[in-house]
This record gives sequence, structure tokens and C-alpha cells, in this order.
Amino acid sequence: MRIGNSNVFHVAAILALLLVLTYPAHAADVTVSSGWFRALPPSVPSGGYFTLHNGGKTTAILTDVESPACAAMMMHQTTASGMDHVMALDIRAGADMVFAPGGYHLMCMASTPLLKVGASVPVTLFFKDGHKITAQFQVRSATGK
Ligand SMILES: [Cu+2]
Repeated sequence: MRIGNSNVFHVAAILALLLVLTYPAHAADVTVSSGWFRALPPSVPSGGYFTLHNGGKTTAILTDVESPACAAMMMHQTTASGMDHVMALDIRAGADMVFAPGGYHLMCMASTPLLKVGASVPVTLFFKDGHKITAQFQVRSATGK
């Protein structure tokens, strides 16, 4: 059988497609643990805390967060002068990123009735590469219990 030029190009195109399809997806290697909210009255923003681990080989970029327990949710960083709105957050390959009181946190604006002490609520994290992760967060009282 004779292999013509067009066949060679065909094979090359298929190989290129396979490379694209099997390329490791960044955010697929990111895991969420220890998620919880400090539930406060709906008139006050409630903080959300968790740990992210990037088990992948490339930086994952967290760009958005949402939950049915919050009418609106943002990423914040507590600073000496107050709180900054965080638009995107890099999690380096192999690194942990801890969201904790006094540092990075989720700010749940206008909580819904789902944010009830003792409940567990889903939070979805969106990454720049199009991946998203949904994790369950425990809802604790104002004292963190
Ligand atoms: Cu905040």
C-alpha cells in the first residue's frame, strides 16, 4: 500500500488532535477540603473558609465563586485597612491555598435561607481554564461552632 502525502497530513492532524484531547486539564487536579461558613444574620455578610490544593503541574487560576446559599458571593482578602475584592487568585502547582479568618475568604452577601447553622451547602468554584468544582460547606454559628 502506498502512503501518499495527504495520508501523512491526515495522521499528523489526528495526532495533534489526540495531543489536545489528552493534555492535562489544570483545574481538574484541584481539590477542596474543610469548607465551612460562619453564618451571620442575612443583613451581614457571612465569611466562607476552605483549603484548596493544586495537585496538578500548572498554576490554577480561581476566577469566580457561587452558591445557592448566597444571592451574591465574592472573594475577599482581609488587609490592614479592611477587605480587598479579589478578582482572580493563582494557586501554584503543588501548593495549598488556605481561605481562613483574617486572610482570604469568601464573602456571602445576602445569604438565602439555605445558610442555616448545621446545614451543608454547595459552593462552586470556577477556574480560568473553564473547569469548575462543587464542594459541600458546613454551616457553623457566629462562634465557628
Ligand atoms: Cu470580606
